[in-house]
Amino acid sequence: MSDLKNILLSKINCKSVWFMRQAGRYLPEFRKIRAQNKNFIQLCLDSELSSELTLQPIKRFDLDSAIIFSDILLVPHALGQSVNFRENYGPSLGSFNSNLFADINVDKFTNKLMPVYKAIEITRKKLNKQKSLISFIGAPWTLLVYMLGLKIGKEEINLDRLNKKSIRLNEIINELVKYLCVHIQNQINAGADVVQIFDSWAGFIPKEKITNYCYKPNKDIVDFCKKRTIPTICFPKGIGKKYQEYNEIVNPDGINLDYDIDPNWAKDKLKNVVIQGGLNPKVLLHPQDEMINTATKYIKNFKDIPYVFNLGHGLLPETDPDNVDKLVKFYRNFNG
Ligand code: 1CP
Repeated sequence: MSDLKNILLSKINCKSVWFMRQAGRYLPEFRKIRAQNKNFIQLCLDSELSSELTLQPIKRFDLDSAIIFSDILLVPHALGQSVNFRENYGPSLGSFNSNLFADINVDKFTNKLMPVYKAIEITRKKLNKQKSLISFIGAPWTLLVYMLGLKIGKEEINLDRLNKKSIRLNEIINELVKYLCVHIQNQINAGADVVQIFDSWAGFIPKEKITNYCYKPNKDIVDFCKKRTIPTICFPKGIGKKYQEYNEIVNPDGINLDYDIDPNWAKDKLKNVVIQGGLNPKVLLHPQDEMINTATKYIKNFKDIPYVFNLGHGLLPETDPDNVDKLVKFYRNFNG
């Protein structure tokens, strides 16, 4: 059994490191391929290229896991909503059609995402057996932020739009859970070892809705995975002290801390779970001694419990790959 999978399922204390967005814009070899492939969705659906992009950081750095090069927004694409990525702007989706789910079925959905599964198959064959291959999905709420056009700025969403829409949100969430479980199962069947569930916009859910929009759908997905022994890592970014309640209710195998969570608090409050990440990706933009000092706090704090070294959000495009290399090497050599 490969490393990360084993840590998550057995909750053993063992060294392991990978980074969110380890395949991406901070790597010159990524930018080269990206420059030749202007259509981002088509790039994600090119199995050979997305496998190559997945393996780029593995070739450069001593990482324990690869994460498949794909995007959470391939799910709305496969459901039939138009998805475009505009340069220097990010994703932009066509208007949401409430009949979306009437026009789709599991076979059609699976067929549209077949290139992703093929990319996983290719990658699993090329990847050292000791290394885990991580698949991922966006949690329903985070997908809805994009699907319903709730996002207005880089770090802002508009909930008024949600209230104005005459949509049955709970029904849509249940439909999304169904298709997301299909996508997870397909990725695992293709050779992925683990699934990470990104709820990147969970921090914007109104307090009284957190159960319906976050805990419940995440738990439904984690329960689906548990029945099939698929290891899960959840990332409910931005929910602050609610991480504890989230962990108790959703009960995933692993939980990724965001950079606002105090690692000491997390060690004390988050039980029966493998903790992952937390380090602010901005510290990789700081002088190397500062970066190492901050990383040391995380590594020391978690050294007696199962901890996967990672970040509190994805690597930033302006990160120097040399700093990533330094950080991984520092982690590997750390004995304190
Ligand atoms: O060149 C480019 O412009 C593409 C940039 C890019 C990349 C490299 C996007 C557009 N997606 C990706 C790949 C990606 N997306 C991965 C690949 C594997 C890896 O981590 O190395 C993963 C895991 C994602 C997941 C993802 N996509 C999330 C969840 C994690 C997070 O960052 O919070 C989200 C919210 C997205 C949407 C998305 N796709 C791309 C961008 C720029 C965004 C975010 C836009 C926003 O801020 O709203």
